[in-house]
Amino acid sequence: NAAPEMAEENATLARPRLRTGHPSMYKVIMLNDDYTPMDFVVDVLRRYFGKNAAAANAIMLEIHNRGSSVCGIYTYEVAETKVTQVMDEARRNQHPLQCTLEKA
Ligand code: TYC
Repeated sequence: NAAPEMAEENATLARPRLRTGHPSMYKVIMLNDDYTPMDFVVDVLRRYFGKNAAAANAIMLEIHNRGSSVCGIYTYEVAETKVTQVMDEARRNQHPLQCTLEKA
């Protein structure tokens, strides 16, 4: 039977991998649709992306006129959280607003 010290000899010690360089960044992109009210989009941009009224209006209009716009650029986990928050808020209010994430 195995000697007690075998377990220790075979053990792989967990060692955190050193992260070098910067984390990858992700764009949160909101898409246009024909039904979501403009003021709802402006509210979302202010609440979840920290935009003031003027910036939120400009981004909303860019989405409306060009089909989509970048709302912010974040690390993966933060970007994913923003997408979830926007999609949840849209669904709660029964708007078809779509939001996605794209590597920057
Ligand atoms: N196109 C919408 C309207 O005319 C407004 C809108 C803007 C919808 C931005 C979605 O991400 C969006 N009511």
